[in-house]
Amino acid sequence: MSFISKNVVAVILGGGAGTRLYPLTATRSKPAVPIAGKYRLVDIPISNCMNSDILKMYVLTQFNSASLNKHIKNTYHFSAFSKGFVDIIAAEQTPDSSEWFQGTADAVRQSLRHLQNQSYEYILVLSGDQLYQIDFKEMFEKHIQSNAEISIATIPVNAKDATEFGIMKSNEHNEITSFIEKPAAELLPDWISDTGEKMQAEGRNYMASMGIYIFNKSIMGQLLMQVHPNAKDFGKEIIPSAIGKYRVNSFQYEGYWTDIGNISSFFEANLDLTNDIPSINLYDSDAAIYTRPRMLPAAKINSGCVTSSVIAEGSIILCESLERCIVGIRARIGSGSKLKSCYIMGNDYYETLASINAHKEKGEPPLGIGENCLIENAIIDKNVHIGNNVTIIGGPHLENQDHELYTVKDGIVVIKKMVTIPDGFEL
Ligand code: ADQ
Ligand code: ADP
Repeated sequence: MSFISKNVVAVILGGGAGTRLYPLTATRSKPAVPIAGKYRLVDIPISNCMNSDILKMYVLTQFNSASLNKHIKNTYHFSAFSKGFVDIIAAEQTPDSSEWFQGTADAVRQSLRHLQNQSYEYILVLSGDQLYQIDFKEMFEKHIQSNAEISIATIPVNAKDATEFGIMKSNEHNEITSFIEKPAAELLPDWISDTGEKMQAEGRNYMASMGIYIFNKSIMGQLLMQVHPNAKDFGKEIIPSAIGKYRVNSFQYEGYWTDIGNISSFFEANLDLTNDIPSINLYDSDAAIYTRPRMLPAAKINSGCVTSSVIAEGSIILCESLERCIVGIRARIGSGSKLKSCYIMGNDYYETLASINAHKEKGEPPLGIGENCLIENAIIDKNVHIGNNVTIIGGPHLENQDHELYTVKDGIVVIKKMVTIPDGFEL
């Protein structure tokens, strides 16, 4: 057993109230949101941990959906000879607390007692809504070599993005000397750092927190239980107060990393996978993203034209054209339909031919997307029944709105899970 697998537990923050990814989080917890056709959000931090030899993981979530439980249970099996596990800790009522997790620090505080039976020296805190491939071993090496008590992974960002993140400055020993959470644009000139020539050339002059922290076990206990027993957040309270009192170091990362915590960033990150060379490499066997093995048949395609699309297993695609789309597992798209810039999450099950015919006889659309539809700039959640001759065109012309069947956010139409869209519907 390596030093890291023995001494590190990872805590994956699985989401607060979940409003930013609504309606994808309306009936499931955020870690269970499907991405990239066949994965769930939580597969990203878990895979990064596994590829870094970190095998003891807790996923902290506000509500414990059946889909999250099932996914974790069916996916992450460790051998009896390994100490590895992925446990879900859901906010719960206890004699001391009747509340949901009040923020990231509160979530970790309320979970610490579940960690009591583990032997570990370091806690790695990760966000559940980021897309990246990092080897945490290097971050741990630097943390230990430099005798840090807390380390924060940082990434250089430009001025436009800087206001969305925790921004910091550090000295020549990588020790963080000051930190501000989401600074106003007018404060930015005071927060410029020397991020190196390459980053500066791209205008990335600010050192942003990636929300990825290593804490020595004793420091985490001290900060959360004794020094700040009422603090709710790491970014707003714990981290700023620790600077100057503890040795807090930065670990600069320059690879691909993106927050996918809202509908437009989630949509963009998914569609990025349709590029010739996507920003994240899912085809790298040394940094694989793991998910549930499903034993599905290969995708079947009988389409006029498929360009720049990623198609998951088990799907049946008969459509006229598919351009820049991610098509999820077991998706079914009828003939004559044209789809462009869409993320179709697919289905959790197949309908039998008898069930499809029964739907048709009743004049109801069967599971999947029907015939002769035109769909653009949309996310289609799982298990939807979309009829024939449906037109859904997202774009800046649409105002943000929430309807029984769909939501529009920043021009992206999100068709809600399990809804039925009748023949001839137009948006
Ligand atoms: P934000 O992403 O704005 O900034 P926050 O909303 O606290 O911070 O979310 C951090 C992570 O924790 C997210 O994955 C979120 O879903 C999860 N989370 C939030 N509340 C939770 C709760 N009550 N229970 C469980 N999980 C919860 C943070 C830092 C910034 C940093 C950015 C980088 O505060 O300094 O720059 O992350 O993305
Ligand atoms: P989500 O993936 O959207 O979070 P869940 O994982 O909660 O949804 O539900 C998916 C699971 O539910 C699937 O594994 C599937 O077995 C089952 N399921 C859902 N709807 C049906 C249905 N109508 N018939 C059979 N199985 C279903």
